[in-house]
Amino acid sequence: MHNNARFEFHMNKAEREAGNNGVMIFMTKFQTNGVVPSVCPFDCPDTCGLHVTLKDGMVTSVTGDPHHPVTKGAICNKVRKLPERVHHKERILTPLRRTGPKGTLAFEPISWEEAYDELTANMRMIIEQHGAEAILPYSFYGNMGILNAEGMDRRFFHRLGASRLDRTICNAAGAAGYGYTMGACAGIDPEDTVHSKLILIWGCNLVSTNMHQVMLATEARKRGARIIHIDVHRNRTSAWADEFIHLRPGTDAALALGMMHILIRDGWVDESFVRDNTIGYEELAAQAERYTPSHVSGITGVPEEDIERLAKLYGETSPSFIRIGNGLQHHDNGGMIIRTISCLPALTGQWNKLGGGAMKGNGWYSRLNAGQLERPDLLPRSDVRSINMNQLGDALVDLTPAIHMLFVYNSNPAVVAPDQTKVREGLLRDDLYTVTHDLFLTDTCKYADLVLPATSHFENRDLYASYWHLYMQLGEPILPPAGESKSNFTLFKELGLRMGFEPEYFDLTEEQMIDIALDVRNNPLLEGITYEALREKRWMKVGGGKALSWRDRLRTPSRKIELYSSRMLRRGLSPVPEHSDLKEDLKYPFWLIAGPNHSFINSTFANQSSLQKLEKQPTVHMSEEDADRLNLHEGELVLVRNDRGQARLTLKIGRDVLQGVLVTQGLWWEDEQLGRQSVNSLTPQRLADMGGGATFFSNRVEVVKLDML
Ligand SMILES: Nc1nc2c(c(=O)[nH]1)N[C@H]1C(S)=C(S)[C@@H](COP(=O)(O)OP(=O)(O)OC[C@H]3O[C@@H](n4cnc5c(=O)[nH]c(N)nc54)[C@H](O)[C@@H]3O)O[C@H]1N2
Ligand SMILES: Nc1nc2c(c(=O)[nH]1)N[C@H]1C(S)=C(S)[C@@H](COP(=O)(O)OP(=O)(O)OC[C@H]3O[C@@H](n4cnc5c(=O)[nH]c(N)nc54)[C@H](O)[C@@H]3O)O[C@H]1N2
Ligand code: SF4
Ligand SMILES: [Mo]
Repeated sequence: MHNNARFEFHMNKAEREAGNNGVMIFMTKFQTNGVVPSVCPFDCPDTCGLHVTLKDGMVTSVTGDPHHPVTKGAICNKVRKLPERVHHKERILTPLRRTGPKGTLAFEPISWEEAYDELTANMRMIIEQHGAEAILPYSFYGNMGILNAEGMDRRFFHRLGASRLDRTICNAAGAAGYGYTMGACAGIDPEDTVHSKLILIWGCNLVSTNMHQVMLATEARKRGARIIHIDVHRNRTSAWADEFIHLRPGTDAALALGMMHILIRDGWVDESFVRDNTIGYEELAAQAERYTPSHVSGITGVPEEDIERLAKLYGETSPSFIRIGNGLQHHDNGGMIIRTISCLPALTGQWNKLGGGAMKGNGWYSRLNAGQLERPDLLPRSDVRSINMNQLGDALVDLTPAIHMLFVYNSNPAVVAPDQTKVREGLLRDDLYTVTHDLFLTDTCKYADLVLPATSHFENRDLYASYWHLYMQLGEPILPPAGESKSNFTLFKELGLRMGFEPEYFDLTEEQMIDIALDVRNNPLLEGITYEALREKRWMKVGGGKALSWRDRLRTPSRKIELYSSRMLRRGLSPVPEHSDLKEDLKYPFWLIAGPNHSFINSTFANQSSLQKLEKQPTVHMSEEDADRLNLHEGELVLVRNDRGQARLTLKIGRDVLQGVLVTQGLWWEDEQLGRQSVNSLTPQRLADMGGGATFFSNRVEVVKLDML
């Protein structure tokens, strides 16, 4: 069992000290040597249990906690490099005020007192002149801890009456699409996937982005499972899988419909399951009829015999599991793609089988009491405007009434948001006051008027829920805050009190907020999970570890799996699955898939030299045929461009992409000396078909030799 004694936390000896503004701060003594447990806070499905080795108050190594029931002591190489990140010489240690032109990284250190005075004075002035909706928060999950990602911050901006941010950049289209079929964002428990006999890894770069699913699938393989990877890029995951299906971008709904065509044609459908548990089978069958193997092969580029073989294997093998990735929904038709794939398990009755079914994300299991945590009821009006975070460029440049204050935390929009040229044009506006709260001077900080230092998660107390496994975890602070850094929780609590907001909403401790989040009235699966219990046990499985019937999480209006969806029809979408073409103008010759890489998490870690070295440089992968035609050679620097922008990338030539498709990986920071631009200068702000999702991968470009310019 876990030895909690190693985690000596001296809260009872805590010295209370009155900070400025009368806010009470706990001064905590920290264990300086030995091994202490922690949790990985990054935006990654695995949410690993960690062991942190301390020597003289410094983190010297980070490894996996071998006792964790799912992550079992294995962690990725990125997080092994956390000592370098946490104690990095470039960490921001004091508030900074801009002294030079925007975009130039010219700052002077100031005190928190000055920073708070300047910030609150600006907020009041902007509210008086333009109204609170002129203020826009911009955040995502740089730190997935609940208190630091969706707690005090949300309360603060709600109470302020700021424009709301629609947080759509990651999985909005896919979550909506899966929801139309299955009702809730919940699939099978990944621990059950060891029982699967066929595993389809669909549009997911598992080896890089969900390594513990690789471990579970490898165990399933030992027990006889076959693993098939379906992707536009032959990557690390394809190398590990038993088989690879290479298809054209945005054509997955056609492939899934082609599989359905064959399942129905060849009698692989579990009729009694379909009759008892689904609605709309007839309509779906009529649609699938049109997706003959030859038609589907024409759309997807997958040879007919491979479609036949894949469908037969899926029809014959039980239990089968589909791990649906995030990448394939970053397309114009991404919602419908996920909606379509998530119909497949119903046809062969997989949901009734241990290890059978699908999973896009499992956030539903551990949903917290968001209403009480975030307090949207504090909004002054119900019609406060909402801005889609994928359209930050338009919001900063074109929106009326204009945004005059942008408050960025847990995110690096100058690298991760689409259509960078426009985002940066907006960030350069003189009449925009930008605040960033981060650990490092990111590209976004370059445009900030005020930079605030953030703690690392080792310096915070927080509650962690995975969007893949089913364990809730608690992380306690194991280091004092670096320099004068403050957590998001503390920052927004103190700002709320300085703005004169009600102490009953803001003068709360982290422990109180954790208890509010874990309110079982909102989610009975949290029964028994409390702050105290988590302190004792460190992780607890939702639902008390009891297996849940898949029907319990079937939250569609009909309480059936909706192969036909009236809700979609009402929203102007096709009620049955369909393939539609990507929307980008075809005037440029290539599709560019600009996804994440192995060694960074989005743009996090991209400033760490050890990880940069592993990734070498930003590259673009091209097929041999295209390279020959364009007379381009391996290792050459090329310019990839379209009407939105351009990026210089090093060419990799091979069989890993189809003709007409390019792949680049990694959200590298800009480097003026190297002439490096964010690949998001090429990507569109256009929204996906569902959920206001992003379309990073539905992107046309051309490639030019640099010496031809
Ligand atoms: N190492 C690492 N891990 C990460 C992250 C990271 O940046 N680096 N980011 C984290 C985050 S925020 C997320 S959301 C997840 C994302 O992790 P994943 O779910 O794996 O998503 P992506 O890596 O974006 O894309 C997955 C795959 O989709 C493929 N793809 C693109 N278009 C299509 C298509 O049309 N059809 C098909 N079939 N495949 C397509 C890409 O080639 C890629 O291999 O990973 C998390 N974990
Ligand atoms: N081209 C392209 N663009 C993409 C994607 C893609 O695949 N291709 N993926 C998209 C996806 S899926 C996602 S999820 C987004 C992710 O976009 P972001 O959420 O912006 O992710 P990061 O780039 O990791 O930036 C997180 C920032 O938060 C900071 N941070 C970490 N902890 C804390 C903290 O406790 N407090 C504060 N204040 N800051 C902290 C980190 O230092 C880092 O600078 O990117 C999207 N952008
Ligand atoms: S980034 Fe993912 S795999 Fe790596 S330690 Fe964190 S949760 Fe685990
Ligand atoms: Mo994401």
